[in-house]
Amino acid sequence: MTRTLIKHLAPLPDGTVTVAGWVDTVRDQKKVQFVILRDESGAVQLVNPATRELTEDAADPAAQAAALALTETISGLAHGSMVRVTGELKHDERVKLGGIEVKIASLEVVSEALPETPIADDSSLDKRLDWRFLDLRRPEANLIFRVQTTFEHALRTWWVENDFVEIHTPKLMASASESRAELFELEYFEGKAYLSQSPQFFKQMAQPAGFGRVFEIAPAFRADPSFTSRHATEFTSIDAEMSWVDSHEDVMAMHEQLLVAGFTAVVEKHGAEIEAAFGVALTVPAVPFPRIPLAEAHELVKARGYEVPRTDGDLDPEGERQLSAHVREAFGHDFVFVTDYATGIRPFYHMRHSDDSGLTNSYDLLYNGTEISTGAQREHRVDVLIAQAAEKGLEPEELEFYLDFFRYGVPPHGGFGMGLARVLMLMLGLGSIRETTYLFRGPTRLLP
Ligand code: AMO
Repeated sequence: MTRTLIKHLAPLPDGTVTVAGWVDTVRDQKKVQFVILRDESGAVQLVNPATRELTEDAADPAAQAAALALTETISGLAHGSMVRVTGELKHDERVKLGGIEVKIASLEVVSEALPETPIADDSSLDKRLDWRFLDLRRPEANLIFRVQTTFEHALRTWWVENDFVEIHTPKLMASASESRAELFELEYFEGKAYLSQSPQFFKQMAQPAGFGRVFEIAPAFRADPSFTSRHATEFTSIDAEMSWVDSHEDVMAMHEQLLVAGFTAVVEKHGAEIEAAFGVALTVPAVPFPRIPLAEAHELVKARGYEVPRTDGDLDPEGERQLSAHVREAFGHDFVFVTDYATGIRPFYHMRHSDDSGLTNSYDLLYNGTEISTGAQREHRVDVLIAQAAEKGLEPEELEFYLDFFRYGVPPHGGFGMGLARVLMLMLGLGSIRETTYLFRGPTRLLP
């Protein structure tokens, strides 16, 4: 008999069903045994009237022996073992778990689990990550990755409907694309290669290539030695780049519409589950998102009694939290675009204001107090770009291939990069991107 997903049992009429999954708990009482069985879609109660011994004058000795064997098998079930069960589905509103139960006719242990489970509900996050495949069996963990699927699918759909081309840029690079400090170097035959920190240069290449609008969802690598809740050494970067923008405002307008599409899909499909699992009443953000120039953001944060300790003019994590708190109070919004970053704290490829070279046509997007994205209009005038690179102390030889993109006709353009795990962490109110990354990679984690 083909397997029915547990979530599909409730609407079925009473009758024979087959379910398959792993053993969550066994309640082995003298007269009756209960097994809570889980699969990727839910949990269901299985029940078996226990047969503890053979009686001499049994009407059907063979059937009684089978019943005894089944009872013993259930008594010996280890948490986590994979089983396939056929039995009689019965609707009974007294059953707390969904008002249904399955009376076991046959139970096959397909794959046995070791009796001692290495993690428990109170295990540390690090220990859970050591046993990630077991940790992921938790329904909340499963939900995170179903939300991720819905979110990514909605972004892709929006992009496709808006004429974006999906690209896959190489992750093996000849040079840095962001900062040299966070670059992973590896042996590459006789020479060296680097892991891509961002598709930055190659998504920009799609502009002189005449693609118009592009996107990519792919890994990015940063040799960042920090152990914060928002940094990984490998993360999934959501990137977009588009031609013929007048300023970063056009990029922000695209970015917020895209997020509305993503949040709409997640709220519609998972809103109730998210509220039940994480206590978060997720809503679709209103457009336009508030926009606050960085200089004004500093004033607002200061007015709340917080002095940003950084000297480079950027906000620090507490500054970001304070600003988001202000935005929530003043605008009732969870998102804010912080715009017009100072040239000194932005990469050479950001376009600067035409009337103030100290400011860039750029933004960071904060969500619930944390940066999720950086975007900008790019400098497309090659002489200006070369001068800006030199000003930042970059080696022109390493950039020649990139500078060539700007020598044969290139439209004005701009785009953004956004960390997928950060969006999910903030969306679901979780404490770390380790929870929202399938397999986290950090300075001390390469396994599993
Ligand atoms: P940036 O370096 O700000 O910009 O990165 C963009 C977004 O990527 C995520 N992110 C990270 N997530 C997890 N771990 C990390 N170590 C990490 N580093 C970055 C963040 C961040 O906001 N090329 C530009 C984007 C652009 O201008 O298009 C860039 O990479 O969510």
